Amino acid sequence: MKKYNVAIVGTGAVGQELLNVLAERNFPINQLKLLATERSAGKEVQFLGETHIIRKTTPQEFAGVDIALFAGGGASKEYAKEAVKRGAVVVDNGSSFRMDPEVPLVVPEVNPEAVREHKGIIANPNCSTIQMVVALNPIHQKAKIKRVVVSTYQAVSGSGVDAIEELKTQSKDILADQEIVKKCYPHQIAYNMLPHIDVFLENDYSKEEMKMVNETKKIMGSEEIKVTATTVRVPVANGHSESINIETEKKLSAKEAKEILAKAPGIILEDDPMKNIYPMPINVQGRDEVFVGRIRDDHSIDNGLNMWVVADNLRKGAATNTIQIAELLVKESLV
Ligand code: 3JN
Repeated sequence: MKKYNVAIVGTGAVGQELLNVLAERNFPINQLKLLATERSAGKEVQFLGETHIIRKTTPQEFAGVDIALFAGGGASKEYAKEAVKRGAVVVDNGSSFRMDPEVPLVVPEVNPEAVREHKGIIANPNCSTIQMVVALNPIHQKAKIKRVVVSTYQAVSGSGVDAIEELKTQSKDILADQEIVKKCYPHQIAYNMLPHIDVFLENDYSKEEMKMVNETKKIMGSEEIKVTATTVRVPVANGHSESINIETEKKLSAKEAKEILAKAPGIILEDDPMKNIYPMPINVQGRDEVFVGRIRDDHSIDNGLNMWVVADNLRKGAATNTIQIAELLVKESLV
């Protein structure tokens, strides 16, 4: 089997998870290169029993790289095109190229064929969008979704490793009656919730909310689907949860929806509320699937459903989806 020279750009929470997923899935790597900012350059990282030294990202570092996986943040804006110029195919976990019409935005369970249109860059959607569309698509295929109303409960790991520390430290300080320190968020996150993810826009929505609206339409290939979102940061370390209300064109009962979702790719149905069985963030750590439960008929409209969707935002929401895209590129000889 052909093996590939892979570069990972970014060594934070998502970069680390990219390494875990590459190793677990036995991705065919020839050489691995770890790139990051000046701050992390020189640090050692273990991968499959070998020590790798992180190098500072520069355009020249991409010479000879077949696949460049950008963990997120601003690096792709500066370096993705430089990587492509030097012959690499880029899978970007950041938002810089997601809405570019020349760039496929791919969730392999939903629109794997889009990867064939790539011109060097493929975008990985926002974590909240990924887990939602995995759950929406099987319902859309059967009953055509007209409208989605989603509220998210997003873990602090979505803000990076420093935010996980901040949640722990604030929790300890509050229990010890000490003053808390705020660095990652404008307010206390322990014992609190912030209806605020990413920056606010002119239209009063947060950027995270508009990512969910716009990316969902692009991935599902339908400008007609109406989406409205409220995104909330909650004091959970890892694992995003979503309450999703769906209106469909055709009638689909909760019972039928459960049957469809139980068989759908990448989904685990956990729906037996009488036995206290429903998806929870503590149960999805390190898992690559999207967990769906609390599926109910919405009796307030003719064709409505409610459901609760939970996934590991660092895995399916970021690293796993990125590697699945890379696997598609390999499988279809697109790299
Ligand atoms: O906050 C979360 O739970 C998800 C965060 C995503 C994120 C954080 C910083 C920059 C993104 C993203 O993936 O949309 C970006 C970005 O690339 O815009």
